[in-house]
Amino acid sequence: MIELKRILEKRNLPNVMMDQNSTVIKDDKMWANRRQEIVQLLGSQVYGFSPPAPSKVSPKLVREDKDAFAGKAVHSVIDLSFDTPRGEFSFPVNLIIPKAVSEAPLFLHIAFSPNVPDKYFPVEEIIDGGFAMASFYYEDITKDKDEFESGLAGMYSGENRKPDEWGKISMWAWSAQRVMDFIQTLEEVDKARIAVVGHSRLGKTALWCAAQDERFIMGISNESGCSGAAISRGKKGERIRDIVKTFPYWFCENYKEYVDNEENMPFDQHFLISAIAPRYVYVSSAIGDEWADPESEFLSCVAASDVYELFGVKGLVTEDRLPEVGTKLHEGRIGYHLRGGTHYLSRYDWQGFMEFMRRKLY
Ligand code: GTR
Repeated sequence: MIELKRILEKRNLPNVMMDQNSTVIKDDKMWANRRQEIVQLLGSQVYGFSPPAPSKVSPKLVREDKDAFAGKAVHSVIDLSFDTPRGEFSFPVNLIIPKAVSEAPLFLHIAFSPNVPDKYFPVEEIIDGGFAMASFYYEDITKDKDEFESGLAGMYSGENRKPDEWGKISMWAWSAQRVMDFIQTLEEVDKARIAVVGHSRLGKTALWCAAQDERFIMGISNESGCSGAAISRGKKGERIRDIVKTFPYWFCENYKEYVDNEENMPFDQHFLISAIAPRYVYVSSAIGDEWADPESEFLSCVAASDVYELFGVKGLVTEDRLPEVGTKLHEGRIGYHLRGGTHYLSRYDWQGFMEFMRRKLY
């Protein structure tokens, strides 16, 4: 990996394999502590800390179609509710269980739309692929706006957030964990094969969710770019300065310290991917998505791969060069593809996720 190491060196990244006391991480046991440290760091500096899980999540069946999608699946809508400091909160979840598979692996899709199916969510193709699905609409949790009163945001501290308290990415990620609480009770689903998937801002969310919660065997980020999969140091397109100007509420207040100050971050985004190791990660990029910066997304996967070696497995398996359009890397525990076209969660992307899941976990 001489060429890729040379390219990475220019980014001057902090070493994910060295902890805050400058101790080099040498084995999987040391990594368990380092992983905790990384989750704390990203919580306090980037996304903000979430409250503890509620003691109980209660499902209520709203409707059910036993012969959905040409009779191939059972589609139900379930309201999940739980207690918060300001009373009960609930949100709807779609659950799609294929009839042809018992104990199916499942994609938990953090969705941009309440519609099922949707342009970003080709449900029938995913059923045919042999997967179950759960999805929830992110704005059923809290508005994608710069305010902290709507939905879940208002149920906790509202507008009076501390500098390290959760931003909205953390709220959406935490809600995916509540769906995971519910999934744990389902017999039809294989709890050992649950992946969380999201596109763009919700790809950032999916990675942060999987980084925190080891019940997810895989985190899948489609074109998550800045503050998601992409390395921030030397990044093209969107920078921290841009994202905290337009979307300050996605993050905790502390993140603003790193505007035009990336070199002083005690982390970079390969830490986020590393926190999922040795579990599986999938990063998909589109060549026309310059705002996200495909090269910085790819390099993040390369930089996170060292951690996998501690476990005797491979992270990203790649030739020693930057990828071209059409590259699909499914060999190691970090899957990657680079497609043509622009910012979108396409059929091609879903096919990549399914192929990787099938190859690794079927
Ligand atoms: C953009 C934002 C990106 C990305 C995208 C999306 O406007 O700058 O970071 O998250 O939105 O979510 O579609």
